[in-house]
Parts: sequence; structure tokens; C-alpha cells
Amino acid sequence: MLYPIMTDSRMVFDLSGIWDFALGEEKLIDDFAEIKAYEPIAVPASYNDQKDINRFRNHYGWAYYRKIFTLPKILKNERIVLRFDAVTHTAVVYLNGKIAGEHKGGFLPFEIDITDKVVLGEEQELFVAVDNKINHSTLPIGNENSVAFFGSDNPGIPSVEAGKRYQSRRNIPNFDFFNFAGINRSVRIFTTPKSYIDDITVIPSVDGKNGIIDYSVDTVGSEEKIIVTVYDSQGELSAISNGKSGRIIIQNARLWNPYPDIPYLYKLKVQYGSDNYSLDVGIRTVEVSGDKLLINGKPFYFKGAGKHEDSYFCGRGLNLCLDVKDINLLKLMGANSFRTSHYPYAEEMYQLCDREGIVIIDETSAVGIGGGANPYKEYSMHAHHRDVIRDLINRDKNHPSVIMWSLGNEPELERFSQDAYDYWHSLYELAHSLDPQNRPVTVVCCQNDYTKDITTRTMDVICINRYYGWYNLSGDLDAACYALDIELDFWQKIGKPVIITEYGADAVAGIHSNVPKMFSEEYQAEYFLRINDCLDKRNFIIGEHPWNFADFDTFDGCMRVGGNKKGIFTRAREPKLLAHYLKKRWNSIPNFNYKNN
Ligand code: GCB
Repeated sequence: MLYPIMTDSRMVFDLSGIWDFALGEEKLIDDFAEIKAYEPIAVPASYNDQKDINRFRNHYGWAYYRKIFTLPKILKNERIVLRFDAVTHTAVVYLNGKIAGEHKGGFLPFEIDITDKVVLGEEQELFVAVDNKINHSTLPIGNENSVAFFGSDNPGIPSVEAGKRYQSRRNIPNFDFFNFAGINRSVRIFTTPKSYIDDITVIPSVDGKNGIIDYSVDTVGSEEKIIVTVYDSQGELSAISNGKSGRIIIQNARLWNPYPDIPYLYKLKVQYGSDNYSLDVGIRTVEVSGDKLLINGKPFYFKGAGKHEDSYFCGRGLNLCLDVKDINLLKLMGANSFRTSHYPYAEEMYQLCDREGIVIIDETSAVGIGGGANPYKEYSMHAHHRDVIRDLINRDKNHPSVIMWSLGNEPELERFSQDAYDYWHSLYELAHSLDPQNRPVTVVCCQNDYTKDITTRTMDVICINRYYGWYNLSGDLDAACYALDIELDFWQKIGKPVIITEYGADAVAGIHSNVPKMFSEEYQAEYFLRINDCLDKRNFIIGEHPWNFADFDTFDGCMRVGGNKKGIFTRAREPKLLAHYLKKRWNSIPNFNYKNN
């Protein structure tokens, strides 16, 4: 799917602004006339923290957005498309009172062709109903009417049981981040000519000094001719080709390399009839070889963190300023990568990373597939999961910054090991079959009995989240290192590259202790110092992603004090002690050949 841009054939109208808004109930209403009053709300942004009112913060069910707009009559010969970059989690879109489209899944874009549905030059009413409910069919997974993820159900105590029955219906996430909802990303109307470029796919490769771009263009319409031109970063013509698909060879190509090297980008322009579209293309290769992941043929070492889209007031809403700041902080720290834990991020972040040379492990919204039951038999997210993978790859396939796909985070892999294997392997194969660049595929595994988990070891890169010294062997870093070493012996025998995609300790900024006590900044820094010593001894460990880049908001529970505090930075991006240690460490670790066998 192409990102909406303005070209000499395309217009973009941004519908961001203050919209009309009303909170609803569990069920979608039939008649919007029932809504008696609207109040202002900012779009794009989550609605939860825009008003300091409990029913906003902890809302359960549908919410309604309304926007009146007028399109100019000059669009009469154009194709007109309404595009939502992300509505969390389920959306029903109405135009002038009629359903125009529906979408399930809160982190990927969807488009509705409204050419025949809008009246140009007249006021149009756009109405968006948004459902924030999460359950066993959604991604991420929620547990409706169940015990809280971070709570204790105290079974059998009559008063507690009675209290549970008294509780109102609510969202109970099976994951550790706040269920921010609403129109979280941009809403735009864009136009194309009636014959238009529908999609572009590029596959870069390298042949000696030359760069190769294999491309294909999907079009709709009766035009015949397609011209593809490639320009260098100075705007000089590098190569030209004709036709729906082909191979472009760039002599003495400059490669896209991760920061601090140069992430060189070419501009690929496609002309089809009167339609024009242009795309940034980075020439780089990615492959797994033995226990290494190679970028441009060289063993790469991942330095960075798992992140969240999470900020004060906006919730999970688009925050471009914070994206720029976070990438800058990663660069200052000498980092080169992050994982889009635990869902696909806004497209602007990937564009920024293409430009800044930050490597992305691109994750689906499949988090929480577990929690007691056999999710592979008892939950119903299967078909949706396949759709999410298809749409994610379709959206992000051309980004040079995207180096690997993560099918999901911390599913149940141990107790129903064969069911888990069957489920995740069919998705692994799906992802490989869909990705034109055939990047490595993984699923991120939680702390489990790795000897019983038969799935993680079969992924292209093994990604493990480990909390030795925090959730287990708490406060005892000697025992934590001893235990981690035993597990690493196991992975060494598997012979594949391993990334520690999460490890960490909560530290409340400002809590200090002379001896490293849990929750202090000193304990957090000491934790990484000790665990990193273990990682440094193993050549097959090809990356370290502390959890989390910054403190983030999550839902109420007795395990969290004002959010998850495992950040290297606070939620306001102030450094903890850990940030200074990591900055020194990462700035002295090269991108390539950090560990040689
Ligand atoms: C995990 C999860 C992450 C949590 C983290 C924690 O394993 O993947 O979503 O936030 O642990 O801090 O507990």
C-alpha cells in the first residue's frame, strides 16, 4: 500500500484537527441521532488522556467521531480516497449517513474509495465509530470479564468473589501497555487520476560495485506506458527503465547502511499515464548465515531497545516530534536499531528510520496469545493474524530500515508446544511467501522452559525476552548471571543467531541506593552491566535490546507504580543512570564484526 503523498498528479487533504466526539457504550448504536451532544477531541490522538475524567481514561466500548468537510469541485475528474492510518481497534466509517467501510485492527492503515460517495462542493458528514474492546479474536488479545493481568484473583474468598461479580464490564488486556484507543493516526483524503499507480514493489540487491533494483508496478486503468527513473540523493539521474516490472542497475551504487554509517537513499519515480509517484529506495541486502545476521554481507550487531508509541496526553497517538527526539536519543546513545514492540508503528517512523539509518524489527500486534487456555484451540484470532501479517508486509515491504519481521510477542510456546509450532510455522511460511525481499522472520519468545518450546529454535533469528534478576532470581545478580549462562549454553548448541529482545529492571527515577537495591537506578545499571558481561562472552548473541527505551503507561495493577518503569529514559525522556552507561558502551561497539568467530 502506498503512503499518500502530493505529486504533480496527486493531492492530499489532511483532516487532522479538532473533531466532534462522544463516548458510547458496549454496543454500537443504530441511529446517530441518538447522540445528543458532542464535545471537542483532537485527531489524531488517543482520546483516553485528553480529558481528565475517569470515563475517558477507562472507557469500554464504542466511541463516535464526527467531522464535516467540503471538497472542491475541481476534483471532479479525480479518483478520491479516504485513508485512515490507524483506528484502534475496530472502525465503522459512515459518509453522509451510509456505511462506507469497516476495518478491524488498530495499527495498520485502510483506505476507502469515496469517488462515488462524495458530493463535491457541498458539506459532507464523516462519522467514525471506534471500538476499543479487545478479546480472544482481536490482536492484541484481551480477556473480557476475566481476572486482571496484574491482579490476584484470590479464588474462593467469598467477598472477593462477590466483588468480582460487581465489577462492570471492562477491557482486561493480556499485555502490559495501556489500551489507548481512538483515531490514533492521520486521516487524509488523497486523489489520483482515474488511471493510477496502485502499488510499487522494490527488491534491492548488490552485484560487485553495482546496485540492483528489481521493481514491479501495480496499476489500475487503461494506460500502457510505465516509466521508472532513479535519481541519486543530489537529484542526478542514475538509471531509467520502462514497463510494469524490470531490473534497474545502478553503476557504483552507494549502499544503505545503518547509523553511524550513511543510509544512502535513491529516489525512484514512477510515471503511469498522467499519474506520478515517488519512493525512497535504499540498496542493501539482509541474510542470515550461520549464527550471524548479515547486512550488506557483514555481521551486524543490534544495539537499541524495545519501544512503545506512548506519550503524555496523546497516548498512542501520532507524535512526530517525539519520534524525531527518540531517534536522536538512540543516535546519541550510539544505538542503531529498535523493535516496534508490540504493534506496527506509524508509517512516518519508518520513513524517518530509512533516512536516519535506524534498523527496525517490525512486529505485528499479536501480543498476549496465551494466558491459561490453549490459545491455538480456544481463541479465534487465527484469520485476523494472517490478515495483519499480510497488511503489515504490504505496507512496509519497501523500507530499507525494516530488516526482520516479528510475527508476535511472547505467545504461549511451551505448554501446548505442538499446537504452537503448527500455528507459528504456518505464519512463518506465510510471511516468507509474502515478503518480496524475503527478510528473516522471527517470533519473540518469553521466559519459558526453552527445552520444551519447539518453535523459537526454528525461527531465522532467535529472539528471547529474559528477566533473570528481575521477575526471577529477583535482586540476586550472581544467581541471575549463573542461570542465564546455563540457558545460553543451550542456545549455543542450536547454532543460530540470538538477539536478547528484552531484558531489564524497573527503576523509579530518583530512587538511589548505595548497595544495588531493586527499583533503584543503581540496581538497573548494575543489572545491565552484569548481564551484558554474559552476553559479550557469546559470539552467537548478535544484539541487545534493553526493555524499554522509555518508561511507559500501562493499566492499573499491583505490579506497576505509575506505569512500567523499565525505561532507559523516563516517560519525559530524562536519562536514568543506565542511559549514561549504555551511551558509553554502545558508542564503543561497532555496527559490524563486533563478534567474530
Ligand atoms: C515482557 C513483555 C513486555 C512487558 C515486559 C515487562 O516480557 O514483552 O510487554 O512490558 O515484559 O516489563 O514486564
